[in-house]
Amino acid sequence: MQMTFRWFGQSDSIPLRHVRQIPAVVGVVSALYDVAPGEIWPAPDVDRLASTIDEAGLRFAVVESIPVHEDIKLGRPARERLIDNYCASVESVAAAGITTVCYNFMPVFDWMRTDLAMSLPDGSTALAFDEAALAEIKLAIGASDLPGWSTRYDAAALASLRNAYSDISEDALWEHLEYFLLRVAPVAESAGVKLAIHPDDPPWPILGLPRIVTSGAALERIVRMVDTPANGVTFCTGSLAPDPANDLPAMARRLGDLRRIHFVHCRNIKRTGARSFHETAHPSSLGDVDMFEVMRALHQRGFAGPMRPDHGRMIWDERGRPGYGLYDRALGATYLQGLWEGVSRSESSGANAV
Ligand SMILES: [Mn+2]
Repeated sequence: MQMTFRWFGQSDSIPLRHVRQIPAVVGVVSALYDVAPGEIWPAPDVDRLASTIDEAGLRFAVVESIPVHEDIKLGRPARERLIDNYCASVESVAAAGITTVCYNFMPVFDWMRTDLAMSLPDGSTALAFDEAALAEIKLAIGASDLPGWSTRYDAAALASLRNAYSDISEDALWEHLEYFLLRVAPVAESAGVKLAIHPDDPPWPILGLPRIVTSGAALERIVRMVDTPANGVTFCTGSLAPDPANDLPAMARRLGDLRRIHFVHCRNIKRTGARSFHETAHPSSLGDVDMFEVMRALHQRGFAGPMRPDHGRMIWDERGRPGYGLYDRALGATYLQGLWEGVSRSESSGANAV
């Protein structure tokens, strides 16, 4: 397992020299944030980002994400050119020596929360989601009331996209994902890149938009859909756990048996009702994710890829991007590393005893 940390490039308020000081973090997860979805990632720009990370004593381990243009998800004719562009971006990433690409296939919103700073009893704040609160938000006036989305879509763009998806069933979305993977996975395979689809967050349809990457069965369907080792998943505990039907250690074992877990996001959440939850600090005792059993399942299946702490709370008066402060994520990385060391050593000593 290689511990990594997400970094949003030069505009991130957390410098790479601080990331380097988090115990056991060896890799960085980043992206070209200034390339519009659907455009080709220029190879020299990927190279420059990789050099910046190298110079900080770290390694550019994972691209998260190359966004999938809405026209690909909608199955519009423009997807032909956009999928070619996606393949070219994968090749640019491969040329810079990066071997894992995270992406998602969520219509319009690639995550959704109704509160970016819910106060927890200890005085920290965390991201939260509540279906009833979402229903209260009046989308007729656009995304300006959706926490985190006010700058991405204006009212007209959002209305037009929501309207376009009103014709797209879950079956159609599955077909569009398969069409995309049939073209992109072979390119990734020859370039030596592992694709890692991120589950939908939260794992159910929102605002009338279809969502399909919501369960272990869905993730298994995806990896079997185009049966190449290059076609895998990002195992994101915090995205899958809000649905109590998702048995995370069992899912890690099954996908691990298939050798298709290419990237791991670890985050804990506390369910507070049907389709309602808030994020917590990483330890198992603080939320509904049994992080120890997830680590044990991954270790037993020989997981050797990149892992990162996912969102953290805001603690110690830190200000910054919701979910992506330094302190709680650093604590998470250290906790995860500790669990991993414990699981690794107890299993190897068990083997020795035999
Ligand atoms: Mn995630």
